Amino acid sequence: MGMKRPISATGVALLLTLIVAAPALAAAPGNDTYAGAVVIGSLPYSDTVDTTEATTDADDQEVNVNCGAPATDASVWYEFTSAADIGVVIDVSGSDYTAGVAVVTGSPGSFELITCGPYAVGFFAEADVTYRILAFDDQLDGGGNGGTLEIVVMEAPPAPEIDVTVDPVGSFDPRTGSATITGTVTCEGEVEFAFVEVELSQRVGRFIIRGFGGSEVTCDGTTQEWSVEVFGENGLFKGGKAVSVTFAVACGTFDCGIDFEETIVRLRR
Ligand SMILES: [Ca+2]
Repeated sequence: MGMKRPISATGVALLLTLIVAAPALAAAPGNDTYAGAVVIGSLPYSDTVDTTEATTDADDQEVNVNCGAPATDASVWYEFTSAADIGVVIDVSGSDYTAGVAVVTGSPGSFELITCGPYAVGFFAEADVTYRILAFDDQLDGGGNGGTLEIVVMEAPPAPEIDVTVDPVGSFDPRTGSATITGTVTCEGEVEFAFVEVELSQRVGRFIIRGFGGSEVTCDGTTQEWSVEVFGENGLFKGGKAVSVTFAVACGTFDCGIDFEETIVRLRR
């Protein structure tokens, strides 16, 4: 993710002087239109473009029909064809204006939207399919036409890996009727968030008592113990067998690793 650096007042004054003094230096970038799309050869790819003279046109409007960005001003085009099936992340958040990205397949008149959004998008690129990338000023900052576009296109990091086990014996609290299920979890990778969630069900007489509980998990490659307290939504858990369905999920910026265990757990006091 790019970070916007604060600019000093003198910096702003200097910038203004440059803009006022040299308006004729800027020209529309060569990839202002679809026909001039820059071909991205290999990943990672990055480009810095002055888009202040870039324009928007009917092709942008067609792309935006199914995207719904507030604007597609100062847009520029790229295209990318992968030799293999890969996850791709496109990040324009380092630009000095609020930039958005749309990804389509097809050509003008037959565009199909794959994804779009502000700041950054991720999508699954199929081998040998050409993806057209439109980077634009979405006007979420309320004005201006483009600026310095910073676009980074990279292969998505692999999904985090997560592995969960569930202990065969759990406990229950006869006062509150809650059950506590435990186990271990091992999780690694570039992770934004990770958790274990337990759905517990137990036959008590003619009824099936059910409840859910969850806990956050730390992903540092080591095996850790987890413990989740589950309250029955329609009654109290008691001693004896219960069915535990446990999901462990670890998500990176692009996709998630998931593990799942369905086990019989004996609840004891
Ligand atoms: Ca354009």
